Amino acid sequence: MSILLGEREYFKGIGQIKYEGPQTDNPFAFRWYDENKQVAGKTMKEYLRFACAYWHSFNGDGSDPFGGPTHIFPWNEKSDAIQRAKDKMDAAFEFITKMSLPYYCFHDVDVVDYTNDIAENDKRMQAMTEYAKQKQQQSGVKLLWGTSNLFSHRRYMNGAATNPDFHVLAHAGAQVKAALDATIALGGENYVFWGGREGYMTLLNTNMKRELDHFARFLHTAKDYARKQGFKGSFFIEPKPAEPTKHQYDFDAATVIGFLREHDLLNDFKLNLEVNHATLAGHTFTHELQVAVDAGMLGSMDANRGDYQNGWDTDQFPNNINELTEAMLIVLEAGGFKGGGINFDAKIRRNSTDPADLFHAHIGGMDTFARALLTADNILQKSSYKKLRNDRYASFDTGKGKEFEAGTLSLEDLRNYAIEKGEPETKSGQQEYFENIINQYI
Ligand code: XUL
Ligand code: CO
Repeated sequence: MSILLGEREYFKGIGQIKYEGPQTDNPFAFRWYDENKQVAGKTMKEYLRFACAYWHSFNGDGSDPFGGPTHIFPWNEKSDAIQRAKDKMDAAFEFITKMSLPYYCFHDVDVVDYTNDIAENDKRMQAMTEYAKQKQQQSGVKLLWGTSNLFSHRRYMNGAATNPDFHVLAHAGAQVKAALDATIALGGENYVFWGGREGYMTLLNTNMKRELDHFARFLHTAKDYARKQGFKGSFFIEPKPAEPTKHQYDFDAATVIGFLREHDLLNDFKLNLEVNHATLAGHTFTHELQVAVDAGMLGSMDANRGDYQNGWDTDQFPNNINELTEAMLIVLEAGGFKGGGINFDAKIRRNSTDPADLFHAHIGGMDTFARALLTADNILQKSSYKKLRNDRYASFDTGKGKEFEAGTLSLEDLRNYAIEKGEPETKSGQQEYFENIINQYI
């Protein structure tokens, strides 16, 4: 991949980020992410399938509930909406190609400003789809997924697909149609639904059953439309328990899998799991990954991290090697992502105001994942980790344990076995030993 510049260079003085190895002092180089290195039968690039999130990187202006923008972007200078969107896309593809990121992801409103006029929005999105198509062709960068922002506009304050007002739901439909059209035209490999306001603030004014039925009907309707247009990719639901609503319906992986099963959506939908959404749900990220993998539903990952001292969605860039090694153990054992990849749904801090900060953030995130992948692969190849875990279940591999797994033992059989064998011997769970294996290979 080579750098794709538009009419002007936005990240001046920073060239292509290359792999230089762990010994380098160059802050603008990868120490661990070597895109052509083979791991688990694929190159790192093919395994990790990194994506840049348009919204945080090119729209996120550093504002928070206590203050306005601190990131003043040069691509926002023009007054014409389409020109501004093209400038932003030039900056985005310059950054993405300098970083050697193979994919990007967007919400409709990240790409171009939306108005209250559906026809005008469709026209804008179509113009930008043509522009993005050229950019993708010139650079080789691909669209990992597209999505629709159904949570920022005031009309969605009571939800989009779960809004008690059908009129609002129809607007959500119009927006999803246009976002699907764009995703399909751009060869997008997946389409995401994150239900930011699909939930409630109080049950006093909410018919939860009806809202959930509407949500499922909406997903079926969107899926049927996309399939009719020839979309072959996966739909992903991205669980999150709360924020912005008090309670979101897509609470966590297990909840979403149950919902998809109940509403006959399991064949078309998988999960896009986000690290800090797991934390907010009171789970570890590995818990969420394992739940998805065990159901054959691990689609993709939104990579970031939260903050140990507060309880909101800080969307920081990932940097914890231990945690990601444990995550990559699960991904590796599952054989990788099902169509998805690793999207950096993460933002630089409000006071990270240098253009270079976006590079440091992505370099750090990519290196941490690469190192975690290598470490996890080593653990699986060289350590006793898997054997130790399997050995804990050895009593189910033969004899009565095996018969129990096969479903041929009765409750009376269990009682007879317990009497015959007497009190079981004490067996350690060896947690500290398992934890040490992780550190040994980092
Ligand atoms: C919000 C979030 C979203 C989704 C896409 O917490 O993660 O950005 O990833 O809508
Ligand atoms: Co996300």
